[in-house]
Amino acid sequence: NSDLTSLHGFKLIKVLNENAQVKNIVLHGKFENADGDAVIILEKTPFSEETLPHFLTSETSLVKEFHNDIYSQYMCHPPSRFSALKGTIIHPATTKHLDKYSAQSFHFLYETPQDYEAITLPFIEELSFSIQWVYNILEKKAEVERIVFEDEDPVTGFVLLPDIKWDQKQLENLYLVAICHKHGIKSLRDLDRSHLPLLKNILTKGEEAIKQKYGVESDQLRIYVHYQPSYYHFHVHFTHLNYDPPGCGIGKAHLLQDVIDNIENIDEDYYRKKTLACVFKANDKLFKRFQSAKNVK
Ligand code: M7G
Repeated sequence: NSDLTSLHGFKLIKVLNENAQVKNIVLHGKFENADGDAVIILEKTPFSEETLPHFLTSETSLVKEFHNDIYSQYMCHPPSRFSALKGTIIHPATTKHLDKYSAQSFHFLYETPQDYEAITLPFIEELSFSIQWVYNILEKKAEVERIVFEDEDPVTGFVLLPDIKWDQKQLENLYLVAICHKHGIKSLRDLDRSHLPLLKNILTKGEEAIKQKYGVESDQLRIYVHYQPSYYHFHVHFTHLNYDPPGCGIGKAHLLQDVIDNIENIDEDYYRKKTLACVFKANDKLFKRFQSAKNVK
């Protein structure tokens, strides 16, 4: 789909989700003459001070909705080049993508180390999302020109680049992801003392690279890992503290600084021993495994 120049030929099957707060809509459909399902995420983009002056001209027409005393409301139609939407296309999309992007209720679950061994680990080995996109980044087969920083060390090195969720148009919703070069670290659960050099390297060099490139100080960054992640190759999220992206809350985000501290100062096997809270969507396949294993409804 990298060569698409329009959405001509996209046949909508279903609106999977829409969110008035983040102003996006997620569509399931198919492209004419192409096999497989597609997921399209359309999102209104944030304002930026840089482009604002272009809006504040006679080119922006106003259509009045109502007027009451000193209050009035208008629909504003800016020049079309400033009303672009961000579009993310996943094609061919698997049923896991359709589930991931569908509107569903959320549920909490507590994963003990025994649950991890018996339920989660076999699931990861059989069923998890393909991480080909991660290998493409590490092997310079995709997104090469988007790399912000790289440390090539095979053990402590990583690639830092903008997350697919960030259009890089404004710093307010800055979102980068650091992907470690080393293969085989599936998630938070695998981390122990031997990974401290990697974790500290990602933290300090990631902060430094973001400060250099974007001028955002490290105390304005939220630096964390997800548990459960969607993709089981270790990576770290860097997001702007002024912005609450999906998955930055409790039951999902673990601050990297806390992870380091827990391993270094509390117990080197902290994450092998800890019961970890996980937030799942109702349709999540791993959640369903837990339900049947624990024989709850
Ligand atoms: P996660 O915690 O495994 O899953 O994070 P989540 O999607 O449930 O948060 C993976 C991160 O990688 C997310 O923030 C994704 O937005 C991001 N991501 C996913 N893909 C498929 C890509 C991609 O192809 N390129 C880039 N740059 N980021 C991606």
